[in-house]
Amino acid sequence: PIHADVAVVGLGAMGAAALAELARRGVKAVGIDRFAPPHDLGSSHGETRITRQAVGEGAALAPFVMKSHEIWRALEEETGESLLVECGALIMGKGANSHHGKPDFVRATAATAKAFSIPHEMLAADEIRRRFPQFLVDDDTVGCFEPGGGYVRPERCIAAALTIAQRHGATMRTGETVTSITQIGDGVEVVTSSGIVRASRAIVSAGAWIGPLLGSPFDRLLSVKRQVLHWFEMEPDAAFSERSPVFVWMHGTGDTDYLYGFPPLPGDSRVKVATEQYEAETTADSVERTVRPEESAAMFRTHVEGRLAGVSPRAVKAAACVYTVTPDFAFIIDDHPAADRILVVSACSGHGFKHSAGIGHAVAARVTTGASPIDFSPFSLARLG
Ligand code: PYC
Repeated sequence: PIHADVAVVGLGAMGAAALAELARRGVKAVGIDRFAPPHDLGSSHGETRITRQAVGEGAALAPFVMKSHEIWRALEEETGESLLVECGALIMGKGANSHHGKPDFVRATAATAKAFSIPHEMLAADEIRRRFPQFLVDDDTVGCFEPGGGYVRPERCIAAALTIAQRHGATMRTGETVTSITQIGDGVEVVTSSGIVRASRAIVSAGAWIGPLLGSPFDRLLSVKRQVLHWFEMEPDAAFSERSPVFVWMHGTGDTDYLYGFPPLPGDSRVKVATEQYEAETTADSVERTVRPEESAAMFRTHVEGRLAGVSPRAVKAAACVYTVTPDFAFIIDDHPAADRILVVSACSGHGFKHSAGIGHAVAARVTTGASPIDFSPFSLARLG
């Protein structure tokens, strides 16, 4: 067996960030992943991910994303990579639409902004149309614009975190599948497809694989949902530019009347958009990864057409990913109920990437000092019964 202070199981957004912070703290850390991260088989890919500090999903999350921005800016300095683009984030809705489990999401966004003094503006429909003519909004749409929101580059963030982790002495075991994690005495034993890792503690950040790996109660609480990302070609005269804001747009009153999207990347002519579905369940291993052309055609017809000016129906790329969703759409960051040396960090219900660097930082502090700089209690298992 190999021995470490901390084993990190799963090196997606959360695990890579935790490994980097552990290594920076001089902890002997080993990171394990069944694939070779960054990869496109989990929940941490797709070129871009939305970031917003005024998170309508709950004010308890804001300290994580605020810390994440700080960490990504520092990582940019250290690695020379561009990771975070603050092109603004525009949250639009009509009425009191729910989103990610939170009612009245546009107002909830503004409430978090106020609570943390995050610059933002409330915009009526005519102001949205004047400033952002790419969005063909109805008169009863309102928006909350956060100029410091934008997007991160997920694959680059993970690669940068893993580079820093290794630079500070972390060991990586990739292409190695963890088959069990057991607390034995005052340590943990992690059995993998290629051997055994013994550590004082484990952080389990295995996303959609957490349920099958840890069993009860996680397999009962977590559900895995397939999601699809679509890239459509822009018309030459499109009002989108690389400085356009990312957007979350609840365009009707139903839960699925919704799309979110991104500006084109610098030098690119594609706009990435998606909706979300929480009905059909899948598993990390059986999910259909191929996206059929009809899925992109349906996305265009249902959500894009008549709403995004200058975006053509030509789908030039599509990708599937998975969300691991809790019953209340919030996160789980808590000790395993039967093993206090195993910290479970994940199940980010589809809105986790923006928080990942801050969560990685906080969990690394927690396993090394016993205390987290950010309160984990809103993310306890106990709240889910
Ligand atoms: O963070 O705004 C967001 C988001 C939308 C869809 C997935 N995440």
